[in-house]
Amino acid sequence: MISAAEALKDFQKITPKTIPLVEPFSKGHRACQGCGEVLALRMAAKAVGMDMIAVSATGCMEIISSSYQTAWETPWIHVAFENAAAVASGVEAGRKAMIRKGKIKDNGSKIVAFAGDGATADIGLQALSGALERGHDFTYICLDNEAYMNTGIQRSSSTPFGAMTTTSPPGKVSKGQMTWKKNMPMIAAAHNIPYVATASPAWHVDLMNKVKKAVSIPGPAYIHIYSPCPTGWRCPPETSIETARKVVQSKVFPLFEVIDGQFILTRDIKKPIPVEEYLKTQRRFGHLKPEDVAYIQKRVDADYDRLLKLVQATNPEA
Ligand SMILES: Cc1ncc(C[n+]2csc(CCOP(=O)(O)OP(=O)(O)O)c2C)c(N)n1
Ligand code: SF4
Repeated sequence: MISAAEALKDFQKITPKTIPLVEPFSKGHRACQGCGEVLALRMAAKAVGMDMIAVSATGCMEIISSSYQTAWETPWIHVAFENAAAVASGVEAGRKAMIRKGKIKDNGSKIVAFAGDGATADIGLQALSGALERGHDFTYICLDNEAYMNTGIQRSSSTPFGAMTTTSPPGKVSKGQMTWKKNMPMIAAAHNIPYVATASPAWHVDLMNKVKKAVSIPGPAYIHIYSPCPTGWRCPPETSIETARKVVQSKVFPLFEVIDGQFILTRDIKKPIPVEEYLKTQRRFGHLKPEDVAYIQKRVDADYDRLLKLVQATNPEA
């Protein structure tokens, strides 16, 4: 198998002028107003194009797109919460066998699994790890709205520290979510797969280029997309993109790629905004005290410094 760097040598970037006009994920869905997750999904689907075989785990994006009229304009398979990566592996292996036997022609279709953070970081993690380790040629996209939203806002291991959810309610003995967010991109990168990236819908061209890269590289690729959820985060619908921008500017969710093990910062935050700026428009953090915010700031800074060290260690010329 060729390396990711080799596969990307002649990569033609999407620019604001060349954004694909196709809509593999189209109208006819019933996402909430201002949903950042459906926006991220639409952008990702545009970057892949019409030759996509979509595998989608139970979650908001599956529920809102398949009620009475499907919003998917490409082949689409709904799978259970825990097995998006396993089914995507099966689709890939089946397609390979049929091409080998001459039953179908290779039309260059791209297999993409879409799953929420609950499906990815919790119940589907084992299937995902197996698929990455076996080296299937597919892209896995985690649409991270930081909780189990379609079942009523329960915490997941991707819920950030301090956030209020129905299963991490703040009160006399609790600050809300008590654990630090699981670092899924680093878990994916630890499988030594060719391509890992993080993305935010506030940088839509960057998001689309990362998805385009992921599907053009042979072997497994993983993209973690921050996906604002006004309903679960208790923030006004019109602030989704602003939130998706502030999370990066505050260093809470850094944008980076890992290509053949080399870490690349895709947005260097030289003048970060305080974490408080990011938290204050979301009512899920409304109960936090100044000392809690200071604790979050300290950990965010430490995590970002560690990422910079990884960039320097693996990419000394950067
Ligand atoms: C094995 C299993 N456990 C629990 C459920 C119930 N369930 C359906 S969707 C969901 C939460 C999905 O959360 P996430 O993957 O983060 O997607 P979101 O709805 O937030 O987009 C749960 C718990 C299920 N369908 N299957
Ligand atoms: S609950 Fe959140 S993620 Fe789900 S459709 Fe509504 S806004 Fe989008």
